[in-house]
Amino acid sequence: MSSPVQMTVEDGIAVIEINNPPVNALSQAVRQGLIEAARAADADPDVKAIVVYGAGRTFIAGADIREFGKPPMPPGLPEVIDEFELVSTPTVAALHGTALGGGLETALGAHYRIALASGRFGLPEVHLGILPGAGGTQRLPRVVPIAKAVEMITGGGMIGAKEALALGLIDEIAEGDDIRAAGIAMARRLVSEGKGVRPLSAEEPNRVTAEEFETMRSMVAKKARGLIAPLNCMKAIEAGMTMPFTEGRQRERELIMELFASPQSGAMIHAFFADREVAKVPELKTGTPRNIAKMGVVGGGTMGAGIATSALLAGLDVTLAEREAEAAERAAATVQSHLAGAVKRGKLKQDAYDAIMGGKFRTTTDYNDFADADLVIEAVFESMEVKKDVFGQLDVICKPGAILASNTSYLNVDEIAAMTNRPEDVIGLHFFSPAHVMRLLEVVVGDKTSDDVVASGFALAKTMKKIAVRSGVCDGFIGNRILNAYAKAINGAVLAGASPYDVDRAMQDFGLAMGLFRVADLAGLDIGWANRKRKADSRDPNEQYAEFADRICELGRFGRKTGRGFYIHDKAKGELPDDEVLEIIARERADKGITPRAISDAEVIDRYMAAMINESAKVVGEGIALRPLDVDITLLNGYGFPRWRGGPLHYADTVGLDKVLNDIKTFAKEDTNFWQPAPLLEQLVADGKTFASLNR
Ligand code: 3H9
Repeated sequence: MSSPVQMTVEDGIAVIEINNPPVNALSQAVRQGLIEAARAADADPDVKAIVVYGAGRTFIAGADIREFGKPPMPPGLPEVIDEFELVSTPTVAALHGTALGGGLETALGAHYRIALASGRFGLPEVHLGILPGAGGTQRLPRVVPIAKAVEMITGGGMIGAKEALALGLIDEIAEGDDIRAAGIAMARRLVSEGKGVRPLSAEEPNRVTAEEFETMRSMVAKKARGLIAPLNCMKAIEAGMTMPFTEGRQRERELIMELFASPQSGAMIHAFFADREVAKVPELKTGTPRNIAKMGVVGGGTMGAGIATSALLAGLDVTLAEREAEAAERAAATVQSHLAGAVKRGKLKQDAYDAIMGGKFRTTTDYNDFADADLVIEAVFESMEVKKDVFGQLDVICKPGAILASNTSYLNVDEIAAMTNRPEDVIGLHFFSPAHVMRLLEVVVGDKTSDDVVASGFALAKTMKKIAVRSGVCDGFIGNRILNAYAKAINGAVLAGASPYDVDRAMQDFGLAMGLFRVADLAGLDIGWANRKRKADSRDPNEQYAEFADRICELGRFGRKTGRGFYIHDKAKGELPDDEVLEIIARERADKGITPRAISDAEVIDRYMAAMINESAKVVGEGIALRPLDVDITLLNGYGFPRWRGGPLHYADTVGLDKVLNDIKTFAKEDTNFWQPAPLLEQLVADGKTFASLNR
């Protein structure tokens, strides 16, 4: 097999090309090829300088993540870069695309760096639960100030070529777009100017005082919320400032090995691949996406305006309909303010904004304006009657081949589709609020939805930079169905003795940005209340129904927007526990004959996770979600589940499915009706298998 690394000598310049599509990851073969090429170039007396660059769309995007967790295959990347840095002729890294992780570390092992203006650079290892372990924590602080190194290493973000040049991370921005030629030209210049080698390992690191570093560390610790990688990054950077290079590198090695040994990196690596696997659905093989350039949005509330914004940001032409002119104007103002915010944050160019306002976006009160739309999405009030009426009208107005989508979060998409003469063109596109911010999109596939329409849903998600998850039809689809289950379990914990504030603390300590009751207050308690009222008639009479949320709503307290909900929302003091809420709960316990007991944080989490995993297993077992990873991605991207725990079903595998099943059986002693083990979970336990085994 030929090596993915080739070296040619052109007039005294050794040109090393790395060609390992799609992103030139540093596989064993690349590492081996790189070190052999560097040795050969170094041994050749005709070679006066060396250039390394990547073939295809990018320089190196990092270590080969697929090799993680497998036995190490020498040569190791840190050793390769160390040796590459010590060759006797000047080396140039010629960068285009994204130089990330081990890719940027390789570039830092070169003596000079040149990049295309479009190049981007970063050390994203922290997003995989690890740290830059091939010298990145030692060499980067020898180029950029410590505060910038801390930001890049613990934040994992990318910077562009202009900033990299200003920081001295690259020496030059190349003209044009031929990075190979630009690298060679720079090498020739270095030779003619008599420039020598410039290994970063020989330079003094930038430093800050111990006090300044502690301030940075405490800020990083605050943001880390349970993730240990940023803290180890800080230890490695500190070692770089206080130890000689070789010792710092050794310390970096120990710290990355600690992270590899923790379940957090396994969880985040699972999430990295699951984010990409989730887009691989059967309909993409058989269906052809339809062209979607013009979009119609019915309803200009929070959801409709958010969807319209998101579509406009993706370059679509959008018509938004409201019933009354005044409501349409309000929606237009909301969209405009979202877009103005995007311009301010640099997410939308001023000329693109002007084009949108100059005609790419319009509002209307007449559905006839949807006649030439390629896709119309409805985001009206969550009522089957209202939705059926809208779809009946759209069916008459929209052109043949137009896709009719519903943003419903619970309702039956098949029933909605049945209102039209084209159920094959009907699909659920469930956005999450705020739709122009949240990345998750559930693509809900009805019985009759055609493969082309499913493929179109996924293509639209990609255009809108969303993560699409395929869901079958059921009440609440993947996400809200699972949310309902764990919310019931949490309510059970509250009736048993925990307070909403205990629950939120336990969930936040588990890694969630916000506990369930805080989120409810933020989203508005009225939405869930309306939904519970809708389902009241069909509720199982044996269900242990917790009423305290209804009691709070009956007082007109809908959370943050009304100043009171589970918490008192005080402008000056923030969120405060509410004794009246505790009284409402105490009254309900007394009415139900429950004697409250102390519930530990661990029990809160066991109940929360057992309910979430059990319902997730039902969702997978029934084929609503294609694979366990689809559930993980839904909870990670739409419900704030901590990424470093990998999603509920990855987490279930790490704690052991037999433990989860045992927990469910224990809780079932209190409420057999709710705690019914999922057949798939029982089957996996009986077979000694994991959820991961179903992802393949
Ligand atoms: C590291 O470097 C550790 C070192 O510090 C220390 C070591 C001791 N490896 O995202 P895309 C695959 S850690 C293997 O769809 P895009 C990806 O799975 C690494 N595979 O494309 C997908 O496969 P498939 C630090 C990788 O254009 C295909 O490539 N680096 C890797 O939207 C296309 O990917 C990172 O964390 C990899 N490193 O985005 C960077 N990267 O087609 C991770 C990608 O089978 N990568 N694949 O689904 C990225 O952020 C994006 O892939 C990138 C391109 C921005 C490069």
